[in-house]
Amino acid sequence: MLEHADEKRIENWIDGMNAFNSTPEFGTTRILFTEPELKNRVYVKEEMEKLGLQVTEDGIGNIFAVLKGSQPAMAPVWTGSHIDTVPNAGKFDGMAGVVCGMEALRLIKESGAPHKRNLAVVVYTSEEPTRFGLSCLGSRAMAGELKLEDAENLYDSEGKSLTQVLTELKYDLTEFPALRKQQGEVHAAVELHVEQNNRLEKGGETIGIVKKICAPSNYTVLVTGCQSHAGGTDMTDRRDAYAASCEMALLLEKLAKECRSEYNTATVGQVEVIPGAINVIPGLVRFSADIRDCNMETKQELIAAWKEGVEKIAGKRQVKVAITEENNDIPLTCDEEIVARLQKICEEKKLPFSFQISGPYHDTLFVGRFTKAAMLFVPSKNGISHSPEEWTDYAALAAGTDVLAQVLLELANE
Ligand code: HGY
Ligand code: MN
Ligand code: MN
Repeated sequence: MLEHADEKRIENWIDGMNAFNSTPEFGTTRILFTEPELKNRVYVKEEMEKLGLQVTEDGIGNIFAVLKGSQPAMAPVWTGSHIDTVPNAGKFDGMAGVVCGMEALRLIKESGAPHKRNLAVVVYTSEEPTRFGLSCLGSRAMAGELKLEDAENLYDSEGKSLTQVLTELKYDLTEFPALRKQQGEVHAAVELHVEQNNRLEKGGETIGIVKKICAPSNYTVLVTGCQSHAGGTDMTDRRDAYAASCEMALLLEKLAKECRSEYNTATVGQVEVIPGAINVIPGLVRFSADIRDCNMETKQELIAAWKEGVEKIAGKRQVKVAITEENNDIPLTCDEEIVARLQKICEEKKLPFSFQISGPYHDTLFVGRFTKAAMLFVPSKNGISHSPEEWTDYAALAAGTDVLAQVLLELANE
């Protein structure tokens, strides 16, 4: 029988991680391989070693902390999440899954409960797209969807490539091909994450059992019009790149609202207007499109309809448009057997739960390519995330940890 998770320990680890932050005046910012993130890596490895876990790191910085089982040759069971953030984030997105994974392994270790398979808590490198514009770098590489040549062509805002940064940090690029996990190398994976929505809170549930994880398709759209004088150019004589972009963004919003999917979203989060002067008609606009769906077919339908509409808008407004696809990821349906286990555990523990679809993507989206995988959510206060206002009660994190520890122990003995 496993003890109840220690709320104070969870809180101390969350706050311990939060000390490594480049914007303490406004939320939490911890960008891949910047000083705060590198220091957080050192901290989390030390804390994992204090638990008696065996800590290693792979060629892209995924960290593995292993609790040995009685039959270590069997494929292991994983949990874990990420420690990097979006700019001015909260302190739970990602960190909750790493910390609760550590606490779950501590509970199992201290209970002396036998388990055949090794258990590992994983810190996946760069789940957020903040530095290199592509999400889930560590888990994507494990899934074989980020090759060395892809990493060579990922650049940050200073023009540094991912491989340059890895080399500077003494990672061995020859290990890149070995990052890939084959089917069967991992037995199962379960990630705990804050919900980043208000459904659990509104429903009064403590646990969300994730049935599907939406996958993102990300595009960079370049609209080229005619830069000209804001006062001297007649309204009927303009090729305004920004006005055209707005029409394209509003079309995306309309199509997303009309989409027949069970759960989909579309967001324009970044817009660059050139030259960006108050009395100049923009000649160039670059904007991002983040399109998500839990179903690949309806996502592709939406993308095709949007691209067609964008071309029509460009023609009508006599601007040029170029759409570059950054990634077009496949959604994941979580493993039904693990979902059933999670439901049974919640029922046994009399924890109110509901089934959820995850609008946010997670590393589990890619881990699920090479092993059976599932996720559990704990409530986000007011559904807020990617914001300094992000909050989850430690009691909820402890309850989530209890469920996580139990399912990991069961999976490690099957
Ligand atoms: O954007 C997201 O879905 C999150 O940051 N993983
Ligand atoms: Mn996030
Ligand atoms: Mn996250």
